[in-house]
Amino acid sequence: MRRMGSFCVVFAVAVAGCSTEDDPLAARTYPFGPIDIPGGSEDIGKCVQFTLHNDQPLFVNQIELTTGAGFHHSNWLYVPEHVFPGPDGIFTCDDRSYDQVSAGILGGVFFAQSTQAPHETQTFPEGVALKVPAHSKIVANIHLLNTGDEDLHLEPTMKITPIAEDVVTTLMASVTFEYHPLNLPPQKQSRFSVECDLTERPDQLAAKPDFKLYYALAHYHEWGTGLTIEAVKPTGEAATIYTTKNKVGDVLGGMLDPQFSMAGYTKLRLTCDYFNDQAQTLYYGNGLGEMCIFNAFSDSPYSWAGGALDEDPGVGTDVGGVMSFSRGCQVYAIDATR
Ligand SMILES: [Cu+2]
Repeated sequence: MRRMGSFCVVFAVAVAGCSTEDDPLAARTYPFGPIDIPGGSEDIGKCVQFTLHNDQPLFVNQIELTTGAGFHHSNWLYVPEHVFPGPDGIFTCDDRSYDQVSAGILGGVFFAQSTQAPHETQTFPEGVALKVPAHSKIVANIHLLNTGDEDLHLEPTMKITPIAEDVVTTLMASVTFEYHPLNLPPQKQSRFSVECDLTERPDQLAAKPDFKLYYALAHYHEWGTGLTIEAVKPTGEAATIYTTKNKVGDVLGGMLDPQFSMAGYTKLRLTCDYFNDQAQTLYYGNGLGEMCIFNAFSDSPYSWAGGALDEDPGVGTDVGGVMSFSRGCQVYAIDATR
């Protein structure tokens, strides 16, 4: 298998899964690309897909993404192989009407890359896995950004390590919350915070915030100074689940050790901090824009998603020199046991 893996890396001209038919538990390496990013360019319209050719569900314990400079950010999802039809490889997302929200509903979150991290591994503990249904493919919208003068040439790979179903003790489902209506005032610190009540489900599903969080990852761009996610009790008492003050380019994600149990908590509070050193207001977006996204995996039978999703930034308040904004939350819970 090792020889097979290096073969794939060397001849990374097209997407081609490299696993041996005889060993369904062998790690598989999927090269994609090559991707050329001209100096001083940005491309947010490209997607990549590779088909897993799995007749059986795949219980994935580890995912390793190797990209390189210029591969700014990417969100990877698994979907049924017949949706967004077309051959494996790089394509223009709009040509197949790809959108991440539909992909999340049809499938689920597979892997989220930290901003500008050229190499990153998402590893769950022993016996913990993400279940990818039979006949799936992996798809991602990739954000390419080359701020340098030199052209960049990438031959990225994704390596997927499954484990046997009979050793799986816990299945993972995604948790994704974001703050969308960002507006960062120029030459100023700002803070955006949204509190989401996971017990106020509009359709009163059986979904309950009684899960444990295993893996957490923050996403923001170069003006971000930190992201914090807290659990809040009905009494208002809060505990930090995950926070980062790292610089973008570091891996802003990892296993939570210990795992965070939501027992007794009913809300999630997401807060993002920024310093905008530009002369103009910055909004949500790629390039000259910001983001505030929390991705996690939990042992809930539901995929949880939501946050401040409207377009209206509202009116900020200056709190000790920090322009502070807060918006209402929308919460979604999707059955993840399919
Ligand atoms: Cu982003």
